[in-house]
Amino acid sequence: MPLGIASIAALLKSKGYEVNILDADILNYSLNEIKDYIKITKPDVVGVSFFTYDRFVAFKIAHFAKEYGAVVIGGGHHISALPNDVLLNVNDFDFVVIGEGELSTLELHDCLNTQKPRLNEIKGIGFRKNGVVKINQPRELINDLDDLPNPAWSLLPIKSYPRYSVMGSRGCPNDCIFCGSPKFWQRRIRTITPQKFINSIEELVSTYGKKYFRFMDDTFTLNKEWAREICEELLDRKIDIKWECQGRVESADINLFKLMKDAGCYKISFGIESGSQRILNIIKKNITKDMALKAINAARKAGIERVGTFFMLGFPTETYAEMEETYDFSQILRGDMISFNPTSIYPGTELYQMIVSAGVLKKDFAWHRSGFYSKGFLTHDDIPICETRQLNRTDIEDTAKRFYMRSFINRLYFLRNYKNWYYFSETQIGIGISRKDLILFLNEVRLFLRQHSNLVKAPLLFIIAFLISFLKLLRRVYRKNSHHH
Ligand code: B12
Ligand code: SF4
Repeated sequence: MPLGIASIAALLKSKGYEVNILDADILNYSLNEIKDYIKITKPDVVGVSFFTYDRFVAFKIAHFAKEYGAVVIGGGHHISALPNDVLLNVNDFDFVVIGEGELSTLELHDCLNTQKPRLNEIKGIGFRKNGVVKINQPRELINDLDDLPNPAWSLLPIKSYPRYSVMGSRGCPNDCIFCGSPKFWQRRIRTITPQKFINSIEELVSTYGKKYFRFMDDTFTLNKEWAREICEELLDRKIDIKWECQGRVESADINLFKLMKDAGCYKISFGIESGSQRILNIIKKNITKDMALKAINAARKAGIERVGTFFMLGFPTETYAEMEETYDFSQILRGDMISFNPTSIYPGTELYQMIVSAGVLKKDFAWHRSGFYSKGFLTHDDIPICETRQLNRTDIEDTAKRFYMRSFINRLYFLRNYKNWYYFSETQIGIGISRKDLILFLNEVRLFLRQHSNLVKAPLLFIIAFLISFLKLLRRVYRKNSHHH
């Protein structure tokens, strides 16, 4: 759920502006459908919110909106990291909003309507004046988030979301080099009051009915007292919902986890990122492997049903052996959900600066031009990843793929419990069956068999694994055929 624009929409609405939101992502709208939507709703102003990976689609939308004759405003993480770059290279944006957007967007609307405040007095925006890019003073963060109205749920296609997203805090005090949050939210964590947070949950449940929630905070457990109050409030008001959140391993606290479980938390995920302490230090994750182990054990002991662990591969100077350490560590932690992601590089991160200084990007790479990098396994079109002299993009993608396969084989072989099957379905997402994948997979099976050659179950495993690959292949062929009809 796009909470940023929903929050801006709510504020504009509360000040008398008529607002619509199109979540083209969840509705799976084509560019033509978006164009039609603009024609039908006849907006005076079109705001476009996007990340880095989808910027070229956003640029096209901005172009339609401009062609149609609207004032076009852009906002979000990509623009906030590269306001100059966007204004210089994408003429269709009249204005960009940098950083936290509510107040800047409201003032910009007031200015467009009544000339007050004047354009150059509005903090946190950029625009072109006589062909020259002008970036105004930065906007300070809102002091009290309780001053903002709740996101405008009623403007979202609420039935399309499998669960509702809510967010009680903005920002994170940490400084991980690959993350956009530190620069964007200035490492300051602000929370709304537990009462306000729970009110919006209650409103969602009573108005729209679903009981599954995702708490989108960077780290829900960072401010333990606040998290505790939220759980207590949920319990006091007997709000029967199931929710998931993200935690940091240093804030692990079995009592808090128990309370969270009682209040409906069924899943907590931790960004562990690496199994190599050297890499953890380089990326400024500010955790140790021991802390990670303790946190996961505490969450398990507290009875939280699923514990997720995120890992990233291919950090600066990371060696293949260190990625193997990450795999081994993932198996020690044994999360119910494990992800291995090649490290994408986003503007506005320290990692991006490092990569620029190291001269690793392709010659002539520029964020506003496409065609430099293409999508692979868990990597995006036009997003660089952190390649090193030893490991190129394909090596890192293949390593991620092989780690998924390897942990799948392990789980399958040891058939531990139901959760293994759940895990299987989650981690298989994205692995297609091509000849190369099949070879990678069989190679992983071979390595596994070699390691466990003394075990009798081995031939059985081989047959099952082969059958599954075969069935997937059949399904793919079948799907392809049915598309042709
Ligand atoms: C929740 C979240 C998600 C959710 C929901 C995303 C969504 N559609 O909103 C999920 C889990 C789906 C998600 C997915 C991804 N995410 Co994400 N996500 C976040 C997270 C943690 C919070 C975003 C949020 O809701 N913030 C709260 C609202 C209030 O802030 P906001 O959205 O930034 O909006 C404010 C301003 O940006 C601005 N604004 C935003 N839009 C607009 C538009 C206009 C017109 C204006 C004027 C202003 C404006 O005003 C808003 C209000 O103040 C951020 C990290 C962070 N702490 O911000 C990463 C983050 C945004 N995600 C990121 C990434 C990379 C992704 C993925 C691409 C990851 C991947 N490899 O697949 C996917 C994208 C998949 C997809 N289809 O969306 C990056 C973005 C970096 C970048 N430059 O692109 C971030 C910064 C984290 C990081 N890794 O550094 N994400
Ligand atoms: S990765 Fe997580 S812990 Fe690190 S800075 Fe980003 S939000 Fe904070």
